[in-house]
Amino acid sequence: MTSALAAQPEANYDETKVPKFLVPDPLTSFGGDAITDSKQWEENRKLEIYQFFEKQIYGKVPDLLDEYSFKVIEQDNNALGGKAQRKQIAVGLKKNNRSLNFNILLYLPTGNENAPVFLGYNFYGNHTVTNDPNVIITEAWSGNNEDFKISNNKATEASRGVRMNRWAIDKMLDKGYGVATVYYGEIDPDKNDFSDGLHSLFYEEGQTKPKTNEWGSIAAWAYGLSRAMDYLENDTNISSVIVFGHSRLGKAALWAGATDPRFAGVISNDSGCGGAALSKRKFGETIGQINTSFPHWFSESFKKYSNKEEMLPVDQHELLALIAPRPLYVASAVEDEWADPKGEFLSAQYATKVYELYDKKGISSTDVQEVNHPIKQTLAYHMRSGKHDVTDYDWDQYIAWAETFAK
Ligand code: GTR
Repeated sequence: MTSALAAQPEANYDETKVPKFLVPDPLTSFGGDAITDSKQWEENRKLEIYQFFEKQIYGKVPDLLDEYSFKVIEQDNNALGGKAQRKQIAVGLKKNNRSLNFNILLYLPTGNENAPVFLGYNFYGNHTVTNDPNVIITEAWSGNNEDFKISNNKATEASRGVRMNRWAIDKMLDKGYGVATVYYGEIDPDKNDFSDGLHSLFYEEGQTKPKTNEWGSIAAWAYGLSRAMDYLENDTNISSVIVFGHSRLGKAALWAGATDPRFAGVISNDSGCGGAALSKRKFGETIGQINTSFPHWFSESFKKYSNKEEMLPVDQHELLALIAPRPLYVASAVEDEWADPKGEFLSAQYATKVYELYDKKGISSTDVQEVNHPIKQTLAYHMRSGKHDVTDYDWDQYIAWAETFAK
């Protein structure tokens, strides 16, 4: 589609230039019917919203797998100085005689035989989230990054531990939580190329890319989280799984939460455009921008909304609403204007009426967005000071919030 690849208007950061728009009402059906209780929501409204996101935004998963397997390939019951049990699990997916493998790195807290676990993708390989020398280095294609010592699209020993700052593993273990992570490039390398990764397993003869309404990379990453869940839900030392993601991987975590009810909670850290932020505000990154810079992330059908946000019959608060009544935490950072912190806050606020159908609390119309002032309801929100990142502050909030439902 050439329109999506055309030069994009400059990003708007001026609140006075945000267009006036109608917020699609989660409690009024596309046909105009009022939804007044959770039964009506579940039976009709939720499905029509879900199907819209599935066909027009992230894209449909084309089919079922032929085979699925997992194998614990490494285990140490005395890892991280005795704090944890470490397991590395190889997951194999098969379709049409083609296969894809990915590794889950799992740490479970010593002394808690039934721990809740945070599950999230990492950007540069499992060995980057910790300096534990036993974590297997990914063989998959990696984006080059000088700071993280990744060149020739291949991770090496040099990048072990480079992303420890984003993973408060000690804090999680100390509080009795486990953590599971997967390198997202093992599911689908993050490049505009559909010849590799999960998509390619499902092609019919001669097919080279997903069909118009089928999945882009975000939906493939979400699907990968569910396949990790297939293993985790059968590990007898795990009580529940909270899916987590930052930025593009926060978009994937939200879609995973919406598509897979087994996730007991969902955390969106700075997910922005196509994640928690409202699209119709056109503040910071827009649909036109994202479809131009990352043409592979969404379904091809989403491109028709590039610079035409007003045509969308939904907005991203309705993605959040699909997760109700399960706990959901939306977080922003003040300096992360590209992700539109205000649009993320409003989105959480507008999704709250669906949580209220289940007598759950969220962000009320009188709540205000204040820096470093978390609102920890079932639908929670905070805006941290600082930049686009995942910090100890973020994890302190997520862990404290998880204490209210995960144990
Ligand atoms: C940006 C992209 C955002 C966000 C971010 C990230 O370049 O425009 O939507 O996903 O990358 O993943 O860090």
